[in-house]
Amino acid sequence: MSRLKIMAASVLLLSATACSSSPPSGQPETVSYEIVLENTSTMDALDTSAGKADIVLAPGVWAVLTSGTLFEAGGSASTSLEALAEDGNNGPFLIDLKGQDHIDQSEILGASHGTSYDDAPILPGDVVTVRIDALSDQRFGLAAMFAHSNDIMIALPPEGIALDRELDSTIEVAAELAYWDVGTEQNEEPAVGANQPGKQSEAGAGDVESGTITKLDNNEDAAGFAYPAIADFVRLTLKRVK
Ligand SMILES: [Ca+2]
Ligand SMILES: [Ca+2]
Repeated sequence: MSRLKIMAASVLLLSATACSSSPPSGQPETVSYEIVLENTSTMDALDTSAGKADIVLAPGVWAVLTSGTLFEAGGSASTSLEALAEDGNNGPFLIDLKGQDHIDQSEILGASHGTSYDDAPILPGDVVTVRIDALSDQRFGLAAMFAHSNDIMIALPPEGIALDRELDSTIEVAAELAYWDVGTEQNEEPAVGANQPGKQSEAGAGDVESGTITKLDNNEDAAGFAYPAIADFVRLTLKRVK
């Protein structure tokens, strides 16, 4: 049984016995959030050596964590995280998360049909939303491929962000997103490389890289390619609604 269900059952029991739905002091509350991710870029916002290109994201995978992390900084990427970061194919990673005890719940953010970049890229101006129900001591994690790359994703910190905000508060957390190179495919110039989604011959095409999951410094990868500042093209807000 999930912690949320256990909590819900506990609240019901308290209601029946003490006519109160408030959790005992010090216990986590049930909380609900509306989460909105917007690609705020305009068309042709990316300057490359081959001309201008749109900034596009793949749908993301979000998760509510009871502990631990969504991915392991410094570790080797699983084949499912590789698929998320190389091809915007989120299905395998979602299946992996659903089998992990420290992940209370997880789903796709940004695809009303299917789960992948090919199904539903998040284009300039697109807005995607999800509502989550969680506990106030849990954390929220998110990862999505930066689609004009070989194996770069944008993600919240691996341990997620806190969900113990004030009721009705809205927080903007784009500044907490960072680029991560998951270390499975050698990087080419963003939006120019032939082995990136939309251009590659098949999923997974590209030169193998035996690296680790590494956060980019100053929006620049180890090969020297620069990426646009995330807060310049993403708005990510969490509003606590319950
Ligand atoms: Ca790479
Ligand atoms: Ca590739």
